[in-house]
Formats: sequence, structure tokens, C-alpha cells
Amino acid sequence: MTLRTNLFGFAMLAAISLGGFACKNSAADDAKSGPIAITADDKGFTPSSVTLKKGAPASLVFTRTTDATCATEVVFPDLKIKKDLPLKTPVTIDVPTDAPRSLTFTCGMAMFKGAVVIR
Ligand SMILES: [Cu+2]
Repeated sequence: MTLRTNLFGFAMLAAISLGGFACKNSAADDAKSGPIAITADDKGFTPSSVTLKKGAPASLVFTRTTDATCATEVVFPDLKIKKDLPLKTPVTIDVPTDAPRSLTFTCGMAMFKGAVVIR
């Protein structure tokens, strides 16, 4: 009886540990690297939130697809970067991924916002 209870407890603990491990793994898989395309249009930036893998080179490639948007430039206040987004012209911004951090990016008037998480 006691042995059986212990075994059950052990199995539960193992299941919880494995579950936690699996969760951690799938979260890490969400983190991207390399060039990531972001569209700037009348709805703002899409995707508006990106997770990057720490230590892996990554860049965001912004392409404005319409004139009907005020997102004609992109600003990274934390990185002190401000770049024009000419119509239908990809603009690459390298993102430092050496340390875990959160960055924001906005249009020139900070009306549209996006976020980058490095982890
Ligand atoms: Cu704006």
C-alpha cells in the first residue's frame, strides 16, 4: 500500500517534470533567428511582436506595402535607430541578441507599436 502510493507519487512528479520540460522546449522553439519579415500597412506592423533567440544573429526586414499608412518610418527608441520605410522596399534592421531584453519599435508618431523579445 505504502509502496504503491510512493510509486504513484513518483509517477506524478515525473509527469509534472516532463510536462515542464516540454513546455520550456516548445517556448524556446518559438524564438526565431535570421531575417524576419514585417509588413507595415494601414493596420500597423505585422507581426507586431517577435521573439528572438538569444545569441543567434537576427534582423527585422520591414516592408511598407501601402501609402495609406503613417508607418513611413520605423523607430527603435532603445537602439536609437530611425529609418525611413520607402514604399515596397525592404529595410533591414539588425537586432542585437547578445543579452535577453525587450525592445519596442514604433512608427514615426508612435501610433503603431511593436515589440521584440530576446530570450
Ligand atoms: Cu504613425
